[in-house]
Amino acid sequence: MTCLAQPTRPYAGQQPGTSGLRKKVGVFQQPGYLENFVQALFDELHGPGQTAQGQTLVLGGDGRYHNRVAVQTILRMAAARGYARVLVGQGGILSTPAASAVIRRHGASGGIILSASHNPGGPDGDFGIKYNAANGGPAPEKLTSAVYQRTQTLTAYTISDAPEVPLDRLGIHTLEDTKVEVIDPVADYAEVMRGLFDFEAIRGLFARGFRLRYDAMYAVGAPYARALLEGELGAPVGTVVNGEPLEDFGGLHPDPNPVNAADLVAHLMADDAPDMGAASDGDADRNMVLGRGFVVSPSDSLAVLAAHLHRLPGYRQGLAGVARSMPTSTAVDRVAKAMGMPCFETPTGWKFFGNLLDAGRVTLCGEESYGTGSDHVREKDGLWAVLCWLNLVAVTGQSVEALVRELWREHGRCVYSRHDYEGIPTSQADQLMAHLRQSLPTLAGQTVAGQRIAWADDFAYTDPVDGSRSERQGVRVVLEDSSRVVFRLSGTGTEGATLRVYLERHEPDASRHDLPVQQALAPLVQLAEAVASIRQHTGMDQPSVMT
Ligand code: VG1
Ligand code: CO
Repeated sequence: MTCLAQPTRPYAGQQPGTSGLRKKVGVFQQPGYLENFVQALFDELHGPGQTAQGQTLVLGGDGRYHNRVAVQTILRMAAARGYARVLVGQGGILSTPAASAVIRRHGASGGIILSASHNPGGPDGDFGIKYNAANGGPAPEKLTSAVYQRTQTLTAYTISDAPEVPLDRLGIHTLEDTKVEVIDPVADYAEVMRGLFDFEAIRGLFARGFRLRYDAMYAVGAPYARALLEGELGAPVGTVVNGEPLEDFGGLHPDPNPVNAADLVAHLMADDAPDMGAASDGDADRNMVLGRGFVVSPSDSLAVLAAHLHRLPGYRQGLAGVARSMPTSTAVDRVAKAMGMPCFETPTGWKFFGNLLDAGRVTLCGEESYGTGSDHVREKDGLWAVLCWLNLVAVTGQSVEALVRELWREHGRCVYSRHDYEGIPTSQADQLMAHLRQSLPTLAGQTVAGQRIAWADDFAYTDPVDGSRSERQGVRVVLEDSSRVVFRLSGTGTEGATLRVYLERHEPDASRHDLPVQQALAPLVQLAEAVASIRQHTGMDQPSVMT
């Protein structure tokens, strides 16, 4: 075995987005593309030419197409870099929350997660890579920008010519001076879950005939859900459906929302519906939760957890505080206020929660995009959220729907929807945002589409822990009754641009809580069109997805 310096040339566009670097598989298959990014990362972490002596790296991915090839490449580069140890999930598999758990439990200096998360997979689909730091959380923007800068000047990367590591069996191998340990991808994660929840109570729920349908969407959540729900908690075999992780997710879009998980929704709306439905995404960090005949919005899910989490063993001491991404509805703010807890508003993306969690200022975080998590790891965590709900149903004796209706009764309902306009030519999307930003100073005080705008701005965030500043995080247009429309462009897509329009209206009147969401939000949709000229800029009459 020897380590070789391979000459390379920079690739354009290796700029990580909301959550890592995501590109089409074909882009990642170009010679040196992945290697360049990893070299740049290692150079930033350890210093150019410096080794990672004594350090442990965690490595795994969501098992999508190209995962195994990428794992072998990174193993040889980590060996060349002099890592003492690499912990790699069996088969190259680690869900995103499991990778976070492994980093934390084994004192690793960081981990590389191979995933494009909710993006489609397969040879024509997407691939992705991201780095998580020693706290188990996504690297902050400071590091990802530095890595990007370095990718632009690289001339060589270093790699060992060691043979492939057999990934399918647990065991220890030696590559150069690096110990590569193939670990059980579920064990550490399962241990963390056992410490947080009342497994006895959840077992009792299933023993009494409670029915759950968990749609793993042919993704990496499957082995975790099967081991815990069917294996340990006694849910009947068959509770986890679409439970074989596939390299192309069965050709489906592993993004759990009512559009992509329509089959699950149909099951929960049927006459013989199970008591609860759930789904997780490609890398198992997102969750969708449904009750019998009832869809739970992610923002409401976060608020319900904020109200009740202290009933669960891992959270008995209460919550230090909560945080939500800016576009997420203000339902959780209302709960936090009533309970006297601090509530933070951060930009979109889990990396912004890390400092608050590390500093012990928040215990629970969430995003409107089906992401919820706590301080048990530094990622959002799909199965964790499902276990929270199961445990809550078990200890309160209330149904999923009853828990959400209680939230609405006490705090009013934050009627909420996100409208996505996908596949817009980038220049047109940029123009829409530029026009909107230009109009900001004049929006306040105007009456648009019959509604009076109280204020409007472009969200900027100063991290209360390290003072770092993130600007241009989304345009907010807020009405006098606190209804709002938020506009931002997606940072996870790989084709053209996606405009996300987030709509929220608070409805205190319980007699109006069952109005269809899109109907209740229709005036805000008109406002959005009036201030942003969405039709004109995108050429689209309708959003491509509404969640
Ligand atoms: C989307 C979501 C965001 C989430 C991110 C990563 O980002 O809106 O809330 O954190 O995906 O989730 P964007 O920039 O496309 O809006 V995952 O499960 O794809 O890692
Ligand atoms: Co994900």
